[in-house]
Amino acid sequence: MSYRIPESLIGEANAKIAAAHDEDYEALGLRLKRSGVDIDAVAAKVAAFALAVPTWGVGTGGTRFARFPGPGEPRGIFDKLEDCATIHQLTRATPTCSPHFPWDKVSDYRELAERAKSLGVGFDAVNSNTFQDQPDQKLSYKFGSLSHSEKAVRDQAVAHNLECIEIGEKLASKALTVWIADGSNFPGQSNLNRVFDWYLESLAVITARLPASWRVFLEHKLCEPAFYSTVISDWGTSLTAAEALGPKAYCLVDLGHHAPNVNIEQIVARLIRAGRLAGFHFNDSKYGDDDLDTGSIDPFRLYRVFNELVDASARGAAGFDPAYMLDQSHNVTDPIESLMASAMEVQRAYAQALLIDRAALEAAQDANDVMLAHRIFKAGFVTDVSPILAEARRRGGGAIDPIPVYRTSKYRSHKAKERPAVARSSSGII
Ligand SMILES: [Mn+2]
Repeated sequence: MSYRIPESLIGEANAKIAAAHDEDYEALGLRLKRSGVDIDAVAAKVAAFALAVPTWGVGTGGTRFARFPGPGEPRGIFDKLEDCATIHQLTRATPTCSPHFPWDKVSDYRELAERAKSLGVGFDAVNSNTFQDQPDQKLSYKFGSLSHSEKAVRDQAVAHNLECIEIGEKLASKALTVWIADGSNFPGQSNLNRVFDWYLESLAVITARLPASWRVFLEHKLCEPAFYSTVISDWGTSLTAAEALGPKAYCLVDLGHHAPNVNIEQIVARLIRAGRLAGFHFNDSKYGDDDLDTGSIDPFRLYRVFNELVDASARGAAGFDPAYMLDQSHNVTDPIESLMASAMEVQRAYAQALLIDRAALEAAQDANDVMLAHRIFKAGFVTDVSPILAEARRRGGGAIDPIPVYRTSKYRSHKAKERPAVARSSSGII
């Protein structure tokens, strides 16, 4: 029998800090009331906010140089599901996980779906992988996959994506996320137009095979592993592709996949306007696609992104239904702790953005009162909404303060005994 954190442990931990939490929540509630904000309404919205955990995120990541495995790492998808369920158990923020194929392949998907259900988690978008070769693979992706110069390679990559859709249907998933590593390292290596044409040809076949209720998420990335040109390099390319592919194709924004200092929130605003925002891969970065924990470097950027999302929701933007997911690499922390902390940071940015007085902001903007507009905009960010997040968790049956409960449970030590180390675990960064 594999270890799960007992509900009683959460209850006991919550009881110890409940009085202090109640005081903090009440004090913040009084403060927000003066600004006309109902704290319970904000807490209810935060409680209803859900984001997915990537199955590859619960394993220790690594860099181009090395990977330092931690104790009790998941050995396969069933172990990963347990870890994902534990994150949700304590945070009540991550009811779904996003599987990745072929890393998460099993022989019986009904068993996998049932196991997930019994653990209290579901499945979000399925992710295809044509950025590396598998041992039993006929043709290599060394020079590309969906945009490869040889049709046979493109067909193989298309077939893999179709298989991912088939698997996803068995898991009640509703979307396929496609990120390709295709690109070039040398000027002249490939024709910048022809590779895009080949990509569109491949994606058209995949999109045509999507079930009625499904969407395909196109993930762009500026560079890496290709360092001269990437086929789907930016949001402009992504939007061009989505519009060519029709109403099922949407543009996914991974926060780390842009040039330094790019105004990501403006990209988000434009994609919402175009009705093509798929959703997000949340992470943080200082220099490039660092895949650091969400909110650890630039929480203000995350807040600015959420301002656009709350704004779109408030005005009922057409077709606005983003999917939220974390996509980080955990190299020096316990992945479960990092994912819990990051889920809470995403909720924090959301709660803060909900505090913005939108009518007052618009009035200040129309009057060109720059300082007032900026102060109104920033008011949410400078508010410590921690009591709201804690209250949302508590009401959902989670922990007021998840990480101490996780540590007290010794979950990782239990898993270290249950999961003897294996040679290699399938985790990575995309
Ligand atoms: Mn990503």
